[in-house]
Amino acid sequence: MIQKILVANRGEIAVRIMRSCREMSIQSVAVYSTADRKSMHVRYADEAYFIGDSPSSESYLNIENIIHAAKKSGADAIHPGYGFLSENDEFARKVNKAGIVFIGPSPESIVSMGDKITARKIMIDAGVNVVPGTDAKFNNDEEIIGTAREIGYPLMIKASAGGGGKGMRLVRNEHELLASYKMARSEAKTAFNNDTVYIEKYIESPHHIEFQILADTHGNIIHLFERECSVQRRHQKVVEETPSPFISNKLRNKMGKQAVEAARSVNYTGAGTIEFLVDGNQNFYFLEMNTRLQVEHPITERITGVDIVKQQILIADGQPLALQQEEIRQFGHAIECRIYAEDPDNNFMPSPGIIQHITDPLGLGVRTDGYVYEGYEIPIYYDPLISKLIVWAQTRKEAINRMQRALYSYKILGIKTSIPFLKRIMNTPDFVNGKYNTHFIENNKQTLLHSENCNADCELLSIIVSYINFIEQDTEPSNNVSHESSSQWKSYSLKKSVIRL
Ligand code: MV4
Repeated sequence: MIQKILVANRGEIAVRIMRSCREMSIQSVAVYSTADRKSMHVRYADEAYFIGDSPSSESYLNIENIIHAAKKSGADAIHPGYGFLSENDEFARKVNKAGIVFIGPSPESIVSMGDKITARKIMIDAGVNVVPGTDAKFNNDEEIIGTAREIGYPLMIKASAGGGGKGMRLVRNEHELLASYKMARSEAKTAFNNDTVYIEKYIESPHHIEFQILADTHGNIIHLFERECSVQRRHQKVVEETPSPFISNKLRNKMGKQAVEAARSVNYTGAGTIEFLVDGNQNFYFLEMNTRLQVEHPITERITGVDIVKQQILIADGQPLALQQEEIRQFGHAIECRIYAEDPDNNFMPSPGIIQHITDPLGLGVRTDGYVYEGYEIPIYYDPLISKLIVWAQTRKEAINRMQRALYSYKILGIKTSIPFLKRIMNTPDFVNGKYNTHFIENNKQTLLHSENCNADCELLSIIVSYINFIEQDTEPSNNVSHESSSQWKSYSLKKSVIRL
């Protein structure tokens, strides 16, 4: 049995994984960067190892330093969490080569699901519904035009090495096609060093519904039902819920079966998620497979009673699933709200800083997975997710009421958070009535996105900051944070100085 696990991650997910370790009497090892010296996961772990400077590239993405820490600590397994190296096949290989258990799927599964054209081919062979489209390589413009006519407009051009919304282009008619195709290939080459693209029929106003999978090393695979993830902003999930208010039980069973077959088709082991698009007529199509634990896994845990991290550890330890599909039930309704250190009334600018006060909501059916505490300074180097608020109740309506109450009770002072935005979502009729899809935020932006209803002062400020950005643009965005948050951080600090002016 695995005795000691190094958690190659930080923040809320590191603490969450360590909780399951403790309940299983497994020693936990934290790794931390300069900026995370005082982070909760470092305090919570049984031991902790410094792995490098604050930028992720020098710490949480540094494979050698992480494996060195694992060897030094005597860890017999590594849990990657989500993000960072969680879907890096090179990391999985090097961990295995070091004689350490990688708590996740095989490198081969990571590779095959990471290439979207390969994933499509595997799913077609497995009898899983895929979006009508093609992965053909075209020899000339005529072939592109002819194929697009067969698929029909509107269509999507996607990067095979992309995913999560990166490297996608919507094409509404033939006039846009060739230019869009060339742009898509150029963008894919720049972003992923791989210009391979494929074409799919565009599914209008889809739902984003995903199924949680557990697969052991003995051929047993079960699903833990679905998560509705259609409340998204810029391809970033904001609110997730289960059961989905949109699908019927008949469709749920069909999708669950196909999700299991999708996992079987790649000899998957561990916890994984099959993403589907579902159109307004309840047609569903395989979108992507995520070969990692997902941020939103707690809502599935709440309605099924299954500790998914515990199952990951038992599977990695070679134990057969003790759970049978027939005994998995959806009990009640769970909703998750993601709490970000961002200012929703200022275009979601990052809001790092020191937590002056925090009061978590409590009460029946309320869970928070967080890591910040009074006096803690939120670093600028990493994703601004500070916690997840998960509520459960017998019915969806009661769960929404409970979420509204919990958001109202959730006090985080010293920084701006997305809580006001989440409160507005929970009070939006389309959401309350369960009548929404991936266009929900766009369709309700007048009430949800205050910062986009800029007044004259805000417009003037934005013009000034844009000009400052323009004259500053030769400074490279810090490569320690994603481009968006880097430029946002820059304009955030500039805006602060302009406001002081
Ligand atoms: C699509 C689609 C409609 N038709 N593909 C978004 C990110 C990645 N998971 C794939 N995504 C989509 N692929 C076809 N053929 C709709 C989405 C989609 C989406 C697209 C734009 C804006 C927000 C979105 C949210 C979820 C899914």
